[in-house]
Amino acid sequence: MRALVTGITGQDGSYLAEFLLDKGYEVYGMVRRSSVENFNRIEHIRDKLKFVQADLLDQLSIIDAIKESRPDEIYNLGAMSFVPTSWKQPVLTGEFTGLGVTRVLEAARHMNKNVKFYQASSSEMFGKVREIPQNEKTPFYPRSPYGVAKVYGHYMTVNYRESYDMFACSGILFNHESPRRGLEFVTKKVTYSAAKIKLGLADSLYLGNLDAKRDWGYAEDYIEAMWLMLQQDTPEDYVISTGEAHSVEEWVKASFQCLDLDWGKYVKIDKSFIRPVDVDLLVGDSSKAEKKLGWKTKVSFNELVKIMVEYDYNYLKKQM
Ligand code: NAP
Ligand code: F7E
Repeated sequence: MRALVTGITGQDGSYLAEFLLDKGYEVYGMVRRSSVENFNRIEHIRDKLKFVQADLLDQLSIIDAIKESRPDEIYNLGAMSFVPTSWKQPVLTGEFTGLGVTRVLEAARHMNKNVKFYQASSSEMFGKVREIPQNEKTPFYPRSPYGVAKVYGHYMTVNYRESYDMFACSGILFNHESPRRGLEFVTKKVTYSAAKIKLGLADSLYLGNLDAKRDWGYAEDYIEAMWLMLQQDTPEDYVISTGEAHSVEEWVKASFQCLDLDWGKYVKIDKSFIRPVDVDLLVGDSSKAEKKLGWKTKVSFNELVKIMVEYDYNYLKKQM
């Protein structure tokens, strides 16, 4: 089996590449040209991967990437994925995160309509939630240019499935984290800063809205769900989540507690991290995935905090 993964240099792409290699896939990563190589998350497996240079903004380069890799499965994980940046660059976000999906679908349709396609949709599409918990039937109400772009990508995936009978699935994944999470996302920002404080490398941490609640799972668990969706007899969309919501404050408390630190002494609010509007509460209902895919989250909230805090602490200590 051959897979083409867009966004292979990202958090999810790196775990998915490992997972597919273990399953015996030939894995092609689509990477965009950069003046400085950005392979740190896949450095340990780079010799086993094949790379095709392309950009989600460039239709012909995607066609070439598919021509060269001749994939049985395409995982479209590439996107501008940081919500605050989507207000600063709404048009570019629409291009990468929204239209990029259509470019990959169009290329796939013209090159090989039988290819299986996975779209990385997001719980951000639920935004100002219409019901609690959110499932595959919950209406969308996105609250950021990122969320809006994801809704577009989601419906294009559904549309290509229904219009062209393509095996196209959309995984509506709730927040998932890991030691490989980008430093600007709140979970990693907190665990990394708490570790720095413990080691005497920092004395404070500035955050925005501590009341927002998220359904945080472990990225490695969630990767398996992507693959499972493409192994079914029929293409469908699935919500992937833990079913538990915790506030940012709870994440902060748990992270500092892991290092025997009193978070109240170090955490300060900086209004610049507060968004024009926030998503107050996300909590998913994955019973469909549980029933049809046999998928279930394995890592609990406290285990996830511990994995990330320990990783960051050990990493920073080694650098000293
Ligand atoms: P990430 O770490 O930010 O990785 C994003 C990837 O997209 C990177 O490899 C990046 O490449 C690539 N990319 C960005 N713009 C591109 C372009 N124009 N052409 C080609 N590649 C481009 O994101 P992640 O956390 O792994 O998430 C993977 C996907 O799942 C994203 O679509 C995200 O929106 C979605 N998602 C994530 C979560 C979550 O909680 N993590 C939840 C739901 C959905 P560079 O390295 O070159 O920047
Ligand atoms: O924010 C609050 C912030 O940036 C979580 C992406 O992977 O998941 C992610 O999007 C919450 C928000 O993730 C800070 O206001 C407080 O309420 O870690 P985040 P996100 O926006 O939920 C979804 C599912 C995706 O699809 C996205 O690609 O934390 N918060 N203080 C903060 N957030 C950040 N980043 N920084 C702070 O200082």
